[in-house]
Amino acid sequence: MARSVQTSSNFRDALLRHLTYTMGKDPEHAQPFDWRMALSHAIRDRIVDTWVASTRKTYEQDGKRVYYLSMEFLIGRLLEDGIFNLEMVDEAKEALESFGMDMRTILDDEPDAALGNGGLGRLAACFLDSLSTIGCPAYGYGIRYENGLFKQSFVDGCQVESPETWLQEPHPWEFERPEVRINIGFGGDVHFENGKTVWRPAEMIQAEAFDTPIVGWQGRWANTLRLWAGRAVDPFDLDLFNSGDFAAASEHEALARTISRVLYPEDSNEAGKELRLKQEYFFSAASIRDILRRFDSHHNDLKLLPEKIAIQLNDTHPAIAGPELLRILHDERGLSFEESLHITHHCMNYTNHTLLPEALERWDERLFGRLLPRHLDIINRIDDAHYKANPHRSLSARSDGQVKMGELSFIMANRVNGVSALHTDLMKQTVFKELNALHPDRIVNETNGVTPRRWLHSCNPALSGLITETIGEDWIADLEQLEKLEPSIEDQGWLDRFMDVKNANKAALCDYVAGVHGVNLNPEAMFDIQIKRMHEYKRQHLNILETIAHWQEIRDNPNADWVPRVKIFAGKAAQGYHFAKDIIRLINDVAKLVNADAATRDVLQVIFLPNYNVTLAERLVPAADLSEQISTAGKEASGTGNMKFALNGAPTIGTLDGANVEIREHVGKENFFLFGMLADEVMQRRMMHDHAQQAINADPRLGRALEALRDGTFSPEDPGRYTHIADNLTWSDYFLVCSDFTDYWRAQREVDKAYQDRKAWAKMAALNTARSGWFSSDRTIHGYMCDIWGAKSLIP
Ligand code: F58
Repeated sequence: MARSVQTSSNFRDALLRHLTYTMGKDPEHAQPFDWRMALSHAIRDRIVDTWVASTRKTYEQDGKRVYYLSMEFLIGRLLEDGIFNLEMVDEAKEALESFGMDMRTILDDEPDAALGNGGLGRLAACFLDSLSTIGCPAYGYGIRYENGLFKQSFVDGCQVESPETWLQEPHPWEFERPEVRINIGFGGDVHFENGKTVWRPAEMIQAEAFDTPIVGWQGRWANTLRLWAGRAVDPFDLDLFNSGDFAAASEHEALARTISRVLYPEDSNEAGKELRLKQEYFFSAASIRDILRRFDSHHNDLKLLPEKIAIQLNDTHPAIAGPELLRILHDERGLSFEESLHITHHCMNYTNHTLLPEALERWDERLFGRLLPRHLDIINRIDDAHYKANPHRSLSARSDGQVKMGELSFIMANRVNGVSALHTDLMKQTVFKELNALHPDRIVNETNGVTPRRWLHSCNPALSGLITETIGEDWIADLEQLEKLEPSIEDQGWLDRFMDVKNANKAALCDYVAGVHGVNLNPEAMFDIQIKRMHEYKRQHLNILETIAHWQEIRDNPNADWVPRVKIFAGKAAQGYHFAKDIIRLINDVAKLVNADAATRDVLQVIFLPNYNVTLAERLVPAADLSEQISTAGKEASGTGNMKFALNGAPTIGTLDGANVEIREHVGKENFFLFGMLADEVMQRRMMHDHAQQAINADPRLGRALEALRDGTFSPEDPGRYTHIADNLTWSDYFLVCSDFTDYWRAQREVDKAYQDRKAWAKMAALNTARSGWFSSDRTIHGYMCDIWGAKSLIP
């Protein structure tokens, strides 16, 4: 596809034109916000050229379209991403500088689009980037949350949540589509009329589309992210208004809008549960209508659907899309139930992201039946049909008064995939054991990946520059070319440059932390980083316990040759997850004491950076020396942070869990610090009733660290504050922190030793980069296209 040729001067003109006519500002008086909007519009114009051409081509070629349905798209900032993908860094910079503006200041003015919790949402965003880079015609469908994931701050070390308001300022990347409004029904009842089943919903909410173009590398292709916003069917009641009840007059609109109001990470109360189920149906149903409308505009035989579309369910959150498609085909389009089921089955695929039983969605069938009465009937019929075809099965998508979305998704889907080799195996052995036995070809593995455009090229420009200088720039869209770096790793001069880049990134992080948080980190120390959602299975508490034990050891012997470390944490805890919030507070309390300790502060610092998001990750990943991936084996489905760190030259300390297994295979076992029990050992160990006490008795360091939690060392003003954490670890310890502690300690000391030999460390770090090419989301998407969707690239 032809790219528009830009010279600096006509890009400068475009920028000025937008500043003047879009923003209505004179350069003299424009604020960074105005410049950011002007620059975003100027970049967006270039993206739109590609977008229109891509859409046209998709219609012309009538290729298979992929629909990625996801409750979350954690896309972060878009301006820098657009500039890098269009290779307009220099033009944009020059144009801004010609007006006396600094590009960094302008880029940093953009808020993060925090439309996700963690890895699942970020994966969806990496996939959009890869789909556009590859030129696979695709649409992301999700919800346009007015408030994304909450903002996190700390008061006395405790997490405090406040609303995230990314849409308070105009969002320059989206196009509102008031002409695309779809009515979505809830509740009501089901009738049988003239031989047909008719659902009469009691409530209607309109879904309005907002489109964001997603451009791929070098602007060769752009797909659409379509997010739905809730609107009232009758937004305003004039009679009520005229009668003086102004609040009631707008009540419909306010209620309808709550459906796309917040992304919430938990659903611990009834009202929250109902709203979440409504959100799931709202966006799934709007997306299915939209998909069918697009199909109908060029085809008239519904049998062709599986040939023309593939729908991917990102976890079970959009699982109701299956029964919805079936309902429309059968109730509204008049196909037989069997044929509707057959078509639906061949369009749907499901990705599982967790084996944790509490995370597999189940709905109380009374709630489900009240909101979606017709869908409950249809789920029963799907279950019956499955039972008829597989009479020996002992399971059902509906049992014990619950609708089980995992089972439903499995039964509906043509392909079910796990997100790492280990996770896929465990899926077959555990949650989907019986279903896998009935359908042995259904489960496939697609190990996750990350986009190299954002997670190396743009977040780490100095390393990207060194790589391009060494092997050319083709690696950006073909990451496995990084292996061509290996010969250079033998060259000490090159390795020194590699480490210069790392050190410069660390210095930049130090400046940022000093500027924003007023803490001076030691740039000479090893930067040891754990950043991810807070969860017991991810074991941030294992990390902080080891830190405490290490601090105690340094105090015992302050003059020994300690390897200086900075322990960096970041991550949000779900609002109602009190134990995870207590771990945050503990880390903050440990930081307070340790950072003030004159005996240790030259060799140990601890910091918990607030409000973890994509932008913060983009600062931290390039500056890491060591990547902490220490989940209890068998619990982390894949991890994707692990890939970002390895790619940016940070070796992993980790368990054999999720994609760590494959990372270790790729980078080489000598370049990975392994510790901990294996997944099957974990299952065995848990059978021992006193596993934690045994571990504590065997390791005095662990006992002493736990004692420090109990005796109020870190909370002298409130000595009992952390007793429950120590008790939990001693008497229950479901995630086996104690049982893995001693081996984790050993691995950490191996890390210290390795870091002391800076030349050997540099080599290990560089080999991590050179051998991480396989973890590109381009590779993952090629896998989905080939094994699951049967979709093709339309870029010649
Ligand atoms: C993550 N899941 C997995 N869930 O934990 C991680 O191993 C994997 O790499 C990633 O998916 C991508 O496959 C995840 O992020 C959530 O955020 C849940 C969403 C629904 C509410 C509870 C958290």
